[in-house]
Amino acid sequence: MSLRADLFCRVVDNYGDIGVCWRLARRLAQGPGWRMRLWVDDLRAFARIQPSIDPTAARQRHTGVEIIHWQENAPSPLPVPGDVVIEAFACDPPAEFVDAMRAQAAGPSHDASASPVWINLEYLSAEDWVARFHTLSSQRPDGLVKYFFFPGFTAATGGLLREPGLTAERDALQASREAQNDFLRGLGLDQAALAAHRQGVRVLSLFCYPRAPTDALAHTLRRRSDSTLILVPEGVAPGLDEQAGGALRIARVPFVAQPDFDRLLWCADLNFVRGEDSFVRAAWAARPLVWHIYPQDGSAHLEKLEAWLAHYPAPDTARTLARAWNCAPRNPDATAPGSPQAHRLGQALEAALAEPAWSAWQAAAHAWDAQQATGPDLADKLAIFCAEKLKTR
Ligand code: TRH
Repeated sequence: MSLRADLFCRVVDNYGDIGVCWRLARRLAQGPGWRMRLWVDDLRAFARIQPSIDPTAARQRHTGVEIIHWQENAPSPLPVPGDVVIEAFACDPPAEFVDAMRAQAAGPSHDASASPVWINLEYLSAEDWVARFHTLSSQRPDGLVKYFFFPGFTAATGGLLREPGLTAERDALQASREAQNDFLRGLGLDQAALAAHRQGVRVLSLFCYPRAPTDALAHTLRRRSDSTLILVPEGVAPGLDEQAGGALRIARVPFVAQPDFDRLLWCADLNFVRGEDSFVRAAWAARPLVWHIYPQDGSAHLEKLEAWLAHYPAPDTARTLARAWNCAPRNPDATAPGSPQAHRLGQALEAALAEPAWSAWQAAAHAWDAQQATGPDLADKLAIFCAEKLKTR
């Protein structure tokens, strides 16, 4: 049965909200074969991670997904709600649309179960409570029912998005330095950077929030006896380029569509990633990663970081590095080279890159990816869950 689904995405900031929704929309269209309609309120953010998106179009189609610019005034006529309605991150579908869902429920049978299956897709967290709340329902005063769907790292949660052909495609690229070099050339790397990659220097990708102690990272790598090439997207860590020198080369890369962003991660030996989606994609690179978690008031994010570190089977050196990367205070001087914070980060990085810790980290990243790849992914689990709910209508 080819279900029709509406997926609502409000861009709060950055690219993670649309990043997750765009992947989910394509995955549900290509996997279970759902007819997807994706509502997005910020097409400019969308166009940054999918350059072929037209930011001025009220409606467009892409990769088998219908995309609607979600604006203050609902489109007229209002599309009939699909079999499934997914709101990402409690973004509240428009009132007119919820009215239409209610009208479906109030049809001849006055049966709330005749309305679409309404899913609230939550943010990713490794905290234990997630498994207890996953798939719980909440009945609204108007009779409509919403189900909470939580991504997560264990079988008791909704899992993580992962395309079926990912492992094979990734392994093929990682097995060929030549193919990686061609890919990096396509991103505009200059001859010197390409030669460094061909010679096998350590490659790092860097995608982080402004607070990350990037100068301290560069300071440490510049002074090492072995060489590093950092690949950093345009606009991320502005000013970092001035820190190149010694054993450190820095190359800017453009923002690219998600499949190429994945490939960039596959080419790196160590990925510094952030937020939610790039973090998961770095895990699927099967290489060591350092997560810059989305900062929250009252340092609530540090608890989430610890919850994930408890699941991440990497050596302690990797854990210490992740903590040092995330502990930067707001004041950039506090992490300037020479500061205690920078010293801590430098020491943590050196320890994590030293043998045998580095090889242990590589092996752990590989094993963690392989273990996470077993079982259905988030899209498959969601499709199974919704099909079961629809059966009872
Ligand atoms: O951009 P992020 O920081 O996004 C978010 C948002 O801040 C959101 O509000 C918050 O809730 C969430 O994080 C946790 O980080 P993230 O999640 O990694 O999203 C980045 C997306 O951008 C991801 O889908 C990958 C994509 N991307 C590309 O497609 N091409 C690129 O070149 C780059 C650098 C990223």
